[in-house]
Amino acid sequence: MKIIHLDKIDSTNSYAKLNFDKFDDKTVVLADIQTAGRGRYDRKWVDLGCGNLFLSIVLKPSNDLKQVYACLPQYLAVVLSNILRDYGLSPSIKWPNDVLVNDAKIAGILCESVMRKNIFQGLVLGIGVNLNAQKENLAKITDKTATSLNIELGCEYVDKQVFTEKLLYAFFENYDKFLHNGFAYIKNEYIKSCKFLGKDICVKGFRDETAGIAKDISNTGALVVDCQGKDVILTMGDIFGG
Ligand code: BT5
Repeated sequence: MKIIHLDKIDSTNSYAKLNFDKFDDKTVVLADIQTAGRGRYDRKWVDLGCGNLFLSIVLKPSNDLKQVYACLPQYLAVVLSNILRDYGLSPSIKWPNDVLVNDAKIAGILCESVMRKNIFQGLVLGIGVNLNAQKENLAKITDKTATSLNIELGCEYVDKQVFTEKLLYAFFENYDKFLHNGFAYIKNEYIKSCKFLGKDICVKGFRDETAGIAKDISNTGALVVDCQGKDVILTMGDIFGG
């Protein structure tokens, strides 16, 4: 694993995608400051100041394993949740891959595939974790409740290097097993963290909304919603409620 450490960049995902051909499989791009962090669906990821984590991992797995790529963010969400548990917290996962602590968002994950002439080259898996935020800066996130590890632990400072090493070690420790076994490998752990299961939810997609009871997570990581007795399988969207 090679680590590229940047002082400041617009987005570690954009940088990793731009330089994708130059980077080997499992290269990690880290930045201290991220000026234009991106979320899913063109949303923004806000840099909450010094000491927060922004990283992207370049992955070039074999083409045979394509069906598990879609679940990589869920794998990373499980890895991160386990680390937060080691810090003494009780995180939850909001499908597909928001990680929350006390119902507030502490991390976001963005996975993008890289194509050249319509041929799949690999993926860039990015994660932002709020490790050291000031309470007043959290107010910059207006559409969601956000939190940070230092606030949840009630401490002044969380060591970013230690946290980053734990995260990368845990991610790569079981990465190959995950690739070969797919979502089934993490399904039980993932479901354990899903507080919304069994509750009334609404899932907003690009064009439509699905309301019902969150029934299950399928063997491929899709969300199963019981809509008045009929199962609807969703592979993308944002959960509201639950
Ligand atoms: C995500 O998108 O949560 C994925 C964020 C991925 C960020 C990493 S940082 C390293 C790498 N480089 C990048 O450019 N991106 C990745 P989404 O599910 O769409 O959520 C975005 C929403 O999260 C925003 O609309 C806000 O409501 C909220 N948000 C933004 N910044 C936040 C923060 N620092 N903490 C908590 N919530 C935040």
